[in-house]
Amino acid sequence: MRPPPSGSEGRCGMVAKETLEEAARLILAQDAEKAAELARRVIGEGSDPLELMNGGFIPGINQVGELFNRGELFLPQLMGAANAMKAVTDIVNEALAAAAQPRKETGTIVVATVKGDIHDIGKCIVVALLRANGFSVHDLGRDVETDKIIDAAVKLNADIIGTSTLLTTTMFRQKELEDALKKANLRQRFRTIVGGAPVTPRWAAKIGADAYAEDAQEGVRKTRDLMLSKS
Ligand code: B1M
Repeated sequence: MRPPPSGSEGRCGMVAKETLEEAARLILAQDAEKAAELARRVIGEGSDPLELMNGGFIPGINQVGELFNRGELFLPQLMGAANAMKAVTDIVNEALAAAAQPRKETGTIVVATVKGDIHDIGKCIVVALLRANGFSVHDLGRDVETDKIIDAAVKLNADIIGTSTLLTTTMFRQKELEDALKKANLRQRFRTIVGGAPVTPRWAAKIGADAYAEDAQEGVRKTRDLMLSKS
């Protein structure tokens, strides 16, 4: 079992199985309005926003991805479901910010979705949870050039660079970042963390990244570990 998510500690209401199923169904139905309504209601009742996200909305969007992959859904439906997902992610992220821990983590992190990739729902959840845990996060957005990521990290004197990629065709950008850091003699200055659906611990090790995180909660834990390894 996963440990309780940091950033939402203090919330103890469990989300009912039927509610989680309804959340997934609303993403599949591309119903942004009803999905947002459900998110507001469940969070308003004091339930854990991350449980709702991880147990309901994310399985919903994953099902959409599978149907799209099998040719049973097309791009307009994928976009409709993404739109619903974006709406609930904004609500969940807002709730995470409101439940932010008073404890301040030290550490400045630059985060981006790599060049060529416009997927940013997961990256935005990671950013929100890091912020909720007190990290100083500079979100450069999506489709970001490797050079721009490095420039920002240098300018902001960041401790960690985090990248997200959802496409197998853009994963190489995470290696490009490692190589560019080495070439510029900057590799020792930053810790790196990688994530995104096709990314694995094996990929992280292969390209020489310092850490891999499967989800936002693990992202926070690994970021903490990376900060400790710096001091
Ligand atoms: Co697209 N898409 N998409 N898509 N999309 C995938 C990724 C795909 C797997 C669907 C499929 O075919 N099954 C497939 C990629 C196949 C591949 O690469 N082999 C795909 C494709 C093909 C495409 C297009 C090419 C479709 C087309 O145009 N023909 C196109 C590409 C555009 C581009 O980027 N250049 C495209 C477009 C889109 C939309 C715009 C419609 C939309 C994105 C909207 C947006 O993000 N603003 C979209 C969506 C929604 C998806 C799926 C269905 C869902 C992604 C998502 O939001 N997941 C996706 C299928 C899937 O992944 N199952 C799919 C929920 C999110 C919470 O999870 O992002 O994994 P995730 O983030 C997690 C973890 O991975 C981790 O923590 C997060 C929270 O738990 N994590 C990190 C992520 N980043 C991290 C960073 C960290 C640490 C952890 O540290 C820094």
